[in-house]
Amino acid sequence: MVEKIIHQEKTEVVRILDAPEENETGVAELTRPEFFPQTVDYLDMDRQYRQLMYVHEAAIEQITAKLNILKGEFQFSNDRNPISSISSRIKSKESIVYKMQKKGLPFTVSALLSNVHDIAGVRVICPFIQDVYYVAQMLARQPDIEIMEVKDYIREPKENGYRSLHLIVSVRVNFSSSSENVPVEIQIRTIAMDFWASTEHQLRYKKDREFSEKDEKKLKHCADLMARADKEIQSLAGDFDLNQW
Ligand code: 0O2
Repeated sequence: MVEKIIHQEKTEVVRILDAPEENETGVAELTRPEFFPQTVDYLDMDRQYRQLMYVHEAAIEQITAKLNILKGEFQFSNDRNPISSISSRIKSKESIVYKMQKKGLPFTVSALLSNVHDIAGVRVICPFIQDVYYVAQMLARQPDIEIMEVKDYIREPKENGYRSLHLIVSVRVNFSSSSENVPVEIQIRTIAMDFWASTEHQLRYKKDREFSEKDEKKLKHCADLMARADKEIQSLAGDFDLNQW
């Protein structure tokens, strides 16, 4: 499920991130806003590339700091924490080139900035499914974060069984003489979803072994097991009143 979000009231965006009812489906398509390209007009590609990566690293720091503040707050004020762990990465040069080639994009800064919104990536792991949506809503409520797109692979898992909630957010980053809205992809998922995604990634990218149809089926089966475990654990959390914040 993909929701592209432009100029919506915070309360409306927060509502979109309500945890799913059982068997809920639906897709909404909106257009994406423009972003900065803040680049100089001379050919110094290495410097320009490093500058671009730095802007995205700064955005990661901003989002990570916000998440750590929320995590810290729960440590003090609650019996449990909806955030188990936070990690981040800058997309590798190879992965950027691969994505641009796959999308048939020209190798220009503007094509990169308008089409690749996961240069900065943050991953949040949560104990329960409800926590995933709760964390997303806490982020959506922050005044200097705009949610640009929601890809809900929990309501609608990928064919291979991949499950995760992806938000593309735009965060305001202040530099010495300018402010930039920088896109960051935030992947939020449960421990069980992350276990599957991490191991699937390792298996898929093992270079000396072809990935067969039988392998795909086995992995899909494992994804279904994880989904079932998540559902049952969520139900237990309800029994213990752990769904309320
Ligand atoms: P890396 O190494 O993280 O850079 P779009 O952004 O819409 O043009 P894209 O990138 O296919 O298209 O978006 P999507 O499907 O939301 O996937 C983005 C990221 O989600 C991937 O980044 C992975 O990190 C993760 N992901 C998506 N599908 C799978 C999957 O089947 N298995 C695993 N393990 N992870 C997945 P990149 O760019 O692939 O890699």
